[in-house]
Amino acid sequence: MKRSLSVLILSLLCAVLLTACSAGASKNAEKASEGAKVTIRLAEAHPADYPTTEGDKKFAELVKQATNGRINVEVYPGGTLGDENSVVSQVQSGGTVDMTRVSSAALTSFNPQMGLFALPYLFKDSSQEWTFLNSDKGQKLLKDLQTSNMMGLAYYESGARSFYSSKPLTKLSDLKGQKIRVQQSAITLEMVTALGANPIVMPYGDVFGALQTGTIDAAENNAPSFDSANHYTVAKNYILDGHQRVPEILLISLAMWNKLSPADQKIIQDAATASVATEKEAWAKYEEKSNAKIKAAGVTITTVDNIAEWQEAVKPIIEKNGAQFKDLIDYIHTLK
Ligand code: BDP
Repeated sequence: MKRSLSVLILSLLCAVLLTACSAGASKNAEKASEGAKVTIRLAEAHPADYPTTEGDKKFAELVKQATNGRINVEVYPGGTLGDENSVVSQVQSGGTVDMTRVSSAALTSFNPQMGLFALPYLFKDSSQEWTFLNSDKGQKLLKDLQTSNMMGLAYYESGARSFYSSKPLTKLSDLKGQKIRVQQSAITLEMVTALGANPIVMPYGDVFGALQTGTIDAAENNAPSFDSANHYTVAKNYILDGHQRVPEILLISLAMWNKLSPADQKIIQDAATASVATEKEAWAKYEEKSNAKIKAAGVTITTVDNIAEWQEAVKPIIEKNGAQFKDLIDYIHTLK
């Protein structure tokens, strides 16, 4: 009797607690769904199934959940809102694109600090890169984009970039004289020149056609992009020198950011931070799939066993451009 009474009291207590909790939760959700509706247009250069797009979609879903649909993030994959440079200009000027997932390389002409990631062979591996990206110094780079009217919300994984060509490419000296498409980044242009090749700046979306027609011989990217943009069907030689690890950035215009209440800003920031895990997980799977696909398609894949030779060739570029990032580089070298 005594036992069943205490069970009853306990269950009653639980029920009261649960109701109080869920009332609190629904009150918060109610609060988050109050106010004007906001639509945020997010531009993505990659296709719908690409890892970064998976991250964008997770971000949109989390924002929707937290605001009961009051803030609606529309994700536009496949570069339908324009190439990266024009999209970033839109975001920066507070135009019709409010957000984008973009390569940090595309931000260097707007914010020189982003040039850090263009420095060749800066990070040892992904783990050292992420220790830096998650550090106060790495996060500060994101927030400092505000000086260029943009606000970095999170970094996404983008692996390492390596060269691929329609011409033979199994050693450093093969790069000599090759016309190589690069992203709009002064340091990358200098790096490619130092490696003996001729850099050509061109939007990502034009690379496939340019490889086909021979306007360019080569390009460079991570395996997921090499695969998803079909470059591997034309450029059959991939040399894994891993010259850069250029993180992706989830970016919002300062114009949109400043329109949001502090509570909404927190929802947006938290959703962006939480979406990183989804993107990284999708990245690992996609990268594995891409490597297998490239191999099966008969691409000649060369691993580099004398990376010191490549590093030596770009040393003057690091010395010249690295001075402005000295503190950050020294800090990175202390990280495991
Ligand atoms: C890919 C980035 C993409 C860039 C592209 C490029 O994810 O944002 O547009 O490289 O080379 O890795 O331009």
